Amino acid sequence: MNAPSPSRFLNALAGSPVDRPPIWFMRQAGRHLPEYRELRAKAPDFISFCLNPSMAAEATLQPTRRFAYDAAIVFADILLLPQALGQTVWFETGEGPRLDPLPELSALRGEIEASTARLAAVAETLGLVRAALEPERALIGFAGAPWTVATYMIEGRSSDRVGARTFAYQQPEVLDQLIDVLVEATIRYLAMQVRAGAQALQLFESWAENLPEDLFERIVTRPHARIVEGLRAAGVTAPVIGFPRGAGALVEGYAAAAGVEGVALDTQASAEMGRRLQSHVTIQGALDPLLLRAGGPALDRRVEQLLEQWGPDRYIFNLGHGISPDTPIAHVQQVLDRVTGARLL
Ligand code: 1CP
Repeated sequence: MNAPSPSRFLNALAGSPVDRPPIWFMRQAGRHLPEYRELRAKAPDFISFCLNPSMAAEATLQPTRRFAYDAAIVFADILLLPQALGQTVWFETGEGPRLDPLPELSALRGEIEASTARLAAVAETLGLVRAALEPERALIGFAGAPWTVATYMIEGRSSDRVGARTFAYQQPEVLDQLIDVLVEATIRYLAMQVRAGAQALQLFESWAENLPEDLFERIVTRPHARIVEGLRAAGVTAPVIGFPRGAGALVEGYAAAAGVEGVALDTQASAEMGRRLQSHVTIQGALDPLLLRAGGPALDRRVEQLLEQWGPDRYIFNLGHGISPDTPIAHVQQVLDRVTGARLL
C-alpha cells in the first residue's frame, strides 16, 4: 500500500481518511482578486497571458497566498487546445471568446501531435508552480472535455449551445470525428501536464446540460472514459475529476462508467445522490457561487450543511461552478475559515 500523501486533497481523492474535507474553488484565480487584475493588465491579451509561464504561474499562486486552499489549479484556459490545433481563438474584451470557423477535420487531425508541443508553456507553468508550492498543497492540471470544447469550435463563441446541439443531430459523423480528435489531443495534453508536475486532473464538461441520455453517453461519458483509458495506457496514474455540469440524474451513470476517481457536482446535486456516489467515487462541489457572492448567515448555514451531509471523507469542498468575478474577498475568507478553521493572513 502507498504511504499516505502529505496532501489532504490527494488523500480525499484516493478515498483515504482525512481530518476535514480539502477545499479549493473553481476559478479561484481570476478577476475577483485585485492582484490578478493588476497582473492581467500587464499582458497584451488573454491568450498571451495564459502562454506566459511566469505570469501564469504567478496567477496560479496568487489565491494560495491569500487563502488556505488545499490545491492550486494551473492558470490556463480550455480554449488553448483549439488554438493549438490550428483554429484561431481570441477574446473580445467584455464579450468572451471568439473562434475562426471550424477547420476541416483532416486538417485538425494532422495537428494532434504538434498541438501538445504548442502547449509546452502550460507544462512550464506547472513546473514553476510545483517548485513554489508547499508539498501539502496539490497541483491540479485540467482540460476542457471534448463536447464542451467542440461547442466553442462549432459555434465560434460562447452561446446557448443551440447551434452545437443541432450540429450533433445534423452531422453526427462529423461530431464523432471532432470528438475523436479532441480525445486524442486531450490525452497527450494531460499526460504532458502530469509529467510537468500536475498531481490530479480535472475535465471541465461545462455544457453537459440538456443532452438526451444516448447522446450524453456518446459525447460525454464515452469520451471521458476514453481519455481516462488513454492516460492509464500512457502510464499516467494521477487521479481524474470529471465535471459534467448540468448532467442532472445522468451523473450517476456517468460516475459508474467514466472511470474517473472524482466527480464534481453542480449546484443542483441532492444530498442523497452525493451520498450514493460516495460509495464508489470522491465527490466535489456544490456550493452555489451566487450564494458565495451574496454572503451572510445563509452562506454559513449552507457551508455547515454541505460539511455535515458529505464530510469528511470522499468529499472535496468546492463550488458548483466558477467564482463569479464580483464576489467579495471577505465571503471567500468566511468559507475558508469555516471549512479549514485556520487563517493564513
Ligand atoms: O479577462 C480575464 O481575465 C478572462 C477571464 C478568464 C479566466 C480567469 C477566462 C476567459 N479564463 C480564465 C481562466 C480559466 N478558465 C481557468 C483557470 C483559473 C482558475 O480556475 O482558477 C480555468 C480552469 C478555466 C476553464 C474554462 N474556460 C472553462 C471551464 C470552467 C467553467 O467556468 O465552466 C470554460 C467554459 C472556459 C472558457 C472561457 N474562458 C474565459 C471565458 C470568458 C470563457 C467563456 C465562458 C462562457 O462561455 O461562459
